[in-house]
Amino acid sequence: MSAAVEARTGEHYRVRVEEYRTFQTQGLLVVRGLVPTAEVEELRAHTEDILHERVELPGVPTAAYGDGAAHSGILDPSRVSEVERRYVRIHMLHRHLAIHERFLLHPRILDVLQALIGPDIMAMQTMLFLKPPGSDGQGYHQDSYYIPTLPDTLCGAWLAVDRADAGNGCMRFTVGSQHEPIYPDARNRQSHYPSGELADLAIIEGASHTDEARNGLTPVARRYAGREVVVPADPGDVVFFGGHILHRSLANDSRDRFRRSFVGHYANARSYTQWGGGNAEHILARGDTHLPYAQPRFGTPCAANRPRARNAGAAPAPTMMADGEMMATTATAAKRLDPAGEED
Ligand SMILES: O=C(O)CCC(=O)C(=O)O
Repeated sequence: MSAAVEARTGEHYRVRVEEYRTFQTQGLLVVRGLVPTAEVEELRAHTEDILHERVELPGVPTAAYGDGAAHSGILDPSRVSEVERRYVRIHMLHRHLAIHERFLLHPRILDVLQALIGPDIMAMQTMLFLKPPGSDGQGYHQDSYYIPTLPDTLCGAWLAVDRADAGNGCMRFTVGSQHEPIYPDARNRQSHYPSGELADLAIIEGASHTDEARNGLTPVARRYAGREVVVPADPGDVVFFGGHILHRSLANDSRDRFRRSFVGHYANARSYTQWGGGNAEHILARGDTHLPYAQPRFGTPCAANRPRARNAGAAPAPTMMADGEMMATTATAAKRLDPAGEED
């Protein structure tokens, strides 16, 4: 599909206007090969360590699985499927493991985010999907429902670790639905538009449910019949998508293929949030902010730990004049507009 573009080589990634336009018009942007293969391989090897219980996950005691097999690198085959099931999706490991923090703050992913929703970027959430063969997908949902930011600037970055396609439950997006409001759940109807700003907003139930009949966003998706795009991805490809677009993934129906992916969620660092402990708990990845922010716990280089002069190099802000002409608010310009200061 046209949302897919090829990444150019080099350390930094510079987004093209066409890509920016694609993100706005389609609600998503696929950047092929954004993360170099060797780095993706490191992430894939890390998932193997998780699957073989060679790494300790906070809050998930390996002892729960029994004996000395943990950390030996050899997992009792009878327990493999139990472990796989347990690790379909793991949240927020960037607060506990350096490798997750590094991928959350990957410079080339931040380059794209800076152009799409920046310039100031706050890194909020990580999710690692292992999605082994036979595991379920996730039904229609909108990410901004779960992670509210004000103003709403949420953006996901979905990095393929394995080849993902229709056979093992790749991502699917309903193009056009990025213009929809967020549909709150009946259990949390105050989450969005709490003062009734949208008169006829439907309150729904069952977002994320894999059964379309029980997912309250299905009727919204049907408004865009024929516009759902299936997005196959190869290791290193990254899919960027805004917080309003309806998306889902189906079950992994393959016999033997995992569908591993690493997902980061970000917002403009000037957006206020109470989610996940509030702004002070989220890392300032790029730029600056007037709001509190967190340092990366493992010291990954990013805006939060880079010494800088606040607002250094800020360009003078243009202002809209009555006749539509744009003018910089420099001292000279301001003087020229001031009838009392007509020396020149
Ligand atoms: O990877 C998946 O299957 C679902 C991911 C997703 O929906 C999300 O990151 O919001």
